[in-house]
Amino acid sequence: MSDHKEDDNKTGISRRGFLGATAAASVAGAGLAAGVLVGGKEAEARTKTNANGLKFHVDPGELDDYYGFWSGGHSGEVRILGVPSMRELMRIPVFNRDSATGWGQTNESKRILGDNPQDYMGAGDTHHVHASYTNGTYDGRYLFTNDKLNTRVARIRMDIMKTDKIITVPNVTSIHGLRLQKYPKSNYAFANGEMVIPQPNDGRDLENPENYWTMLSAIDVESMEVKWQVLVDGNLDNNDTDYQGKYVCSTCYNSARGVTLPEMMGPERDWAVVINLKAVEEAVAAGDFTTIGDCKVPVVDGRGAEQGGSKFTMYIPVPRSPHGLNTTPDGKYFIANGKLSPTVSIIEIAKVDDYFAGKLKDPRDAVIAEPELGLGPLHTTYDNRGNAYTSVFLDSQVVKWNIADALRAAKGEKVNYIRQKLDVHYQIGHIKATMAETKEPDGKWLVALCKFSKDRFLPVGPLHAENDQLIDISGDEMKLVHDGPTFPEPHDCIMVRRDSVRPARVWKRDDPYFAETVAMAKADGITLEQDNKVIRDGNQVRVYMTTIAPNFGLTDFKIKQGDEVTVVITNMDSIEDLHHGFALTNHGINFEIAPQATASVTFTANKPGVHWYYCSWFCHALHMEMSGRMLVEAA
Ligand SMILES: [Cu+2]
Repeated sequence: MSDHKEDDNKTGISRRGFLGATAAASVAGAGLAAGVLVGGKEAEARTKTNANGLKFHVDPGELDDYYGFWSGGHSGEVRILGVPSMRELMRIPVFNRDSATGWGQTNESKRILGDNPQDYMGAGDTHHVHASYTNGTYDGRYLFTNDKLNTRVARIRMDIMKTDKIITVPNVTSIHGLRLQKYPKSNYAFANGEMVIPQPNDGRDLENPENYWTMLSAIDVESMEVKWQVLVDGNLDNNDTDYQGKYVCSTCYNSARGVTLPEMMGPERDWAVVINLKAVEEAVAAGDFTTIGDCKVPVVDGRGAEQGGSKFTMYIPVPRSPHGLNTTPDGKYFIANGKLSPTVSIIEIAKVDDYFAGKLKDPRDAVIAEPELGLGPLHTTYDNRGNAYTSVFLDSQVVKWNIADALRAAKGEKVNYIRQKLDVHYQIGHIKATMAETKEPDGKWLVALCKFSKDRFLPVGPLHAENDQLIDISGDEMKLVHDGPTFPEPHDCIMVRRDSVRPARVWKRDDPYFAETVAMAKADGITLEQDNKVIRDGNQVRVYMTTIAPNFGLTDFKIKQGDEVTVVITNMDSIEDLHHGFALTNHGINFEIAPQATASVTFTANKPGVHWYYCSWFCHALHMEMSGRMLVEAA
């Protein structure tokens, strides 16, 4: 652990007590970052640049250099931050229920969520956000995120930044690790089932954990179908893919498939398991697979850890309860982070090739170095100068080390591969550098994500903010420049160069996102762009209206108590940023309609009387007056 040195606190503003001496020194160098008050122009200069010269203050009118995509953890959402400003720009509701946008309430979002909102009440747990690739770098098509809570995977369209597909992954429980194929492009997203369960999990083998198993699932990025699964020994934690489109490699922290902590912690070594995509695809094409229960997904048996693997899998022993698995941007190595071991294991991917070609017999020989970094290595990220940065949980440090030097040291050369250990906030978790998961890392910024902010911020009750720290890695020395409090729990993030993201400014009227609603209107003889009409069909009523600031197309509509009402709004404003909202009083209904979008909601009108609706997304000087009445006749 770092020493617990108190700040001398000349300014009366207390810095967190557990900040170590090294961090205190470097934070002081970064001016206001840790509450060290310095005066006037000096303070201004220090907040705008740091000693490495990278500017992290983004002035009014300027734009950030990177899109940061953050998971929202058990908030169930994804967030967009600007980097380096660390300002939150947008939230993308995914598995959660969102009152502002109507996610989980509109018909359009319910179609995407399926039956899940009813089953899960808007609960989810996103851990990892990853973007789609073409030729090893981001192509701006999709983001993917996992739901550890309810075993789901979601896809987000990066043009509209909305979730457009969610699937529940069969035969497994608790999707944790999630990565996309990097080359030639992201045809698959690979999802790890973390917990082991009976197969099928239908009430059999409840008390026979020896019959509990898990699988890796390959999800087609376009169709979102699970194309195949690979049954493995142990469990599956984090994963990553290579840069040739050949492998996905996952850590396993529970090789014993234990169900209690002592059982899980038992083995001295667990493993990283590599899955050979070509071998699996050939087996699936040849019909060499089984299925489980009623599920039609082909399952290939990749067990065989005791023999080192199978034709589909290679089990590489690594110490102990490994956690993060991170491919180096040059595509040469998988690095497994030891968690309960102070080491990371460097796995040479060329030796994985040799193993599957029959030229390497013992998977242990693929590990070419195990550099010792500190207590509790969790995740590793990279710059463009051959350095790796590992989050070390128990030491609460970022450890910068040089990969080539670590390999030389492993061969017996006397070389210090550690470049710097930077004290960061308490018990760091994930760590990510800009563009580090592509073949184009740029070595500019690094974010250290954490679980505990302790006393870094004004206290807000027993529940504390969490924290993301921005670190300048562009120079020889890492510099901590910014603390960013955040609502729990952003596990992980990626930072994408802004030129690879091309968001739409307004919706296109033919967007498939609301195509079903358009088809419903067409069947009713309605032209959504111009009609303001009420269609009655038995006790089903469809209310179609347009919005143009500051008017709803209908200032009232009349229905009967007990009617099932569908309100369909089309926002005919085409000016960027001119949203409207439809908020129906005393009905718990609110949703956004962005420019040129159509959105709808269906509910039962069970309260007779006058119920006002109003625009909830500010639109105009007469925004307050943008309202109307739903008149409900008593039954
Ligand atoms: Cu409005």
